Amino acid sequence: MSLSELFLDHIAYLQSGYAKALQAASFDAVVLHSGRGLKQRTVDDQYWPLKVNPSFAHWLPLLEDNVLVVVRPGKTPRLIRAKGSSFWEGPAPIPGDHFWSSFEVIECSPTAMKDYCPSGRVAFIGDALEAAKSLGFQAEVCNPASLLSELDALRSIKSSYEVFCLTEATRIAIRGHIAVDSEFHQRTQSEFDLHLHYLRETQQDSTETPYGNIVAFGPNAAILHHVHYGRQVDTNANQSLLIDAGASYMGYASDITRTTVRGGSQAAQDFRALIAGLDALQLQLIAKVKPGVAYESVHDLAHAKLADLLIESGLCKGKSEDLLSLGITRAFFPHGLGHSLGLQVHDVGCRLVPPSDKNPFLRNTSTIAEGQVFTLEPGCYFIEALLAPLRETEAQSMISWSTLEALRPYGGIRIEDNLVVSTTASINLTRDNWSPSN
Ligand SMILES: [Mn+2]
Repeated sequence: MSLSELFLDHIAYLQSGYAKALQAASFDAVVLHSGRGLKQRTVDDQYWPLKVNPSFAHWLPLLEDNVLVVVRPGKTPRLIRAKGSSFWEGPAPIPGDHFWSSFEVIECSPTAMKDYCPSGRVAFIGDALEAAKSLGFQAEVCNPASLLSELDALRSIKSSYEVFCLTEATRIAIRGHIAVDSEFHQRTQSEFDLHLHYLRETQQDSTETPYGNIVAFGPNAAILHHVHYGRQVDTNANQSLLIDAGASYMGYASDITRTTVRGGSQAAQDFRALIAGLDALQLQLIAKVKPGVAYESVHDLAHAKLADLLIESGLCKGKSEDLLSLGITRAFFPHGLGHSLGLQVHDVGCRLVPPSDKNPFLRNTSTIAEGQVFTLEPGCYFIEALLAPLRETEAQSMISWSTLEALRPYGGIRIEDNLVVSTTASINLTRDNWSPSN
């Protein structure tokens, strides 16, 4: 199917989903606002790059300021664009022409936009509450929780069009990852150089990536969100690289992490074996993904398997169940196994209930369902702030501190793929498309 055909199906999916959501929340219609440029500081005239509201982006990939989508059940959605008068900036490029024919398009002056909004019980969804006010919306119909929760649930199950966009976003990111891996193994560079190389290969500006790239050499990989890239060329023959970087396509995000190591020292070889172990562990977890399984149970299984890996690799000794009960695996792997992926890199709709107390950072507590798209990203890090307290507990004797010290210069490992849940299992968008010819 072409992008246009996929989009028609997507709009039909949204029309029926929105009709049900509006009925459930007792609204006749909803007006979705794209957003307004936000000033960085009141004392100057610099604006943050526009990030459109995700409910608006669910309908079309237009990156424009002050645009409305009006959704009324049973009627063609209406797209209302304000005719601009700014001569300072040109409009953002329009990413395709597959969506126009699905809308009744109205172009008018900003003050006339109000005239095209429906009457009755109408909700407003958007970040720019000033715009809501000028359109005549009362505060109680702006971003109503009852409607938002219905729309979040709709966003958690992706249409075929959305899966196509998420696949494209993944393919673009793969190009960058393969290029950076090759650079890292061919010549010494700085983290900053590799970050720029990734942007060039994926043809994205840093404001267009779905999140700030994480590009970390050695110990910096133990800083989970390392974004202050070193400018120094790293000439270390034995060195590791963790890169967590995605791409955007039609507003949809990919999110991929890879870890690699160069050099032939004993420690580099041991770290390479640990990467291979975590890679195999990740694939075993992915094999458990299918509709009906609780995502949190896969997260718990990740800890059980990590306990085994820590023992096999010589980092820990004793019994796996003791590593779990003493919280040792949580010191090595403190974050959640993954999160919903879509219009936001940490997408909505998959953490409707809180995780158990032992998994505070888990962002996916859903029962896995066909059409969900999420990441699966186990990690294993040497984070001093988490490991140091274990020296004071009975866990102390279960950790091989000398092995840990030898591996500590390599920081840590994360391996992250993007999955779409099928009828019986999952499709791995990352590994299935891993080719430099993307
Ligand atoms: Mn992620």
